[in-house]
Amino acid sequence: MIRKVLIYPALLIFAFIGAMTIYYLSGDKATAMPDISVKNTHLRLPAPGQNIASAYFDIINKGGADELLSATSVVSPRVELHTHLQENGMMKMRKVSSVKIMGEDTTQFKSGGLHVMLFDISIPPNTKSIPLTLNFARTGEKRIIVIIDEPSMDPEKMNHEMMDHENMNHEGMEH
Ligand SMILES: [Cu+2]
Repeated sequence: MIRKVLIYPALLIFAFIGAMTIYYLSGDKATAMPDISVKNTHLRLPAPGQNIASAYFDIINKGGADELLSATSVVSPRVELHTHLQENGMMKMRKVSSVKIMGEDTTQFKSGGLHVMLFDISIPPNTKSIPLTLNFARTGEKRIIVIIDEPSMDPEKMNHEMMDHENMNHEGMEH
């Protein structure tokens, strides 16, 4: 009887400490400020006859969670956040309203996945990079430089890239 009386309060105290630890850790992660840097930027220029370019980069976040709300650039009147989704066995592009940036994680914008789409892009010939402003919910505006991909000299690869652009055609997208 004495044992039982002692065990129950002890269990309650352990449960309380456990709950407080979980509460503290999760609360800390959610409220810690994001610490964002953007690396490995590159821009795929439009295929001949097109004026849509895709920007790719890694968002490295060493702090708390954030959210990418939009992007803008002086070289394009319309910049959108896009992702690729598998639909009926086909990869299709979709505009997304925002992209969640996890805390202490890297979010990759890459070919076949998330990307920033720049419509009606206008840049002088031989331009090496373009400015892009990323608007985060918590970090605010972050200005980055996106390096333009060197044109591929490999004919097979060029062909492939052109096909890729044809495929992306924004089928099923409502603009
Ligand atoms: Cu796209």
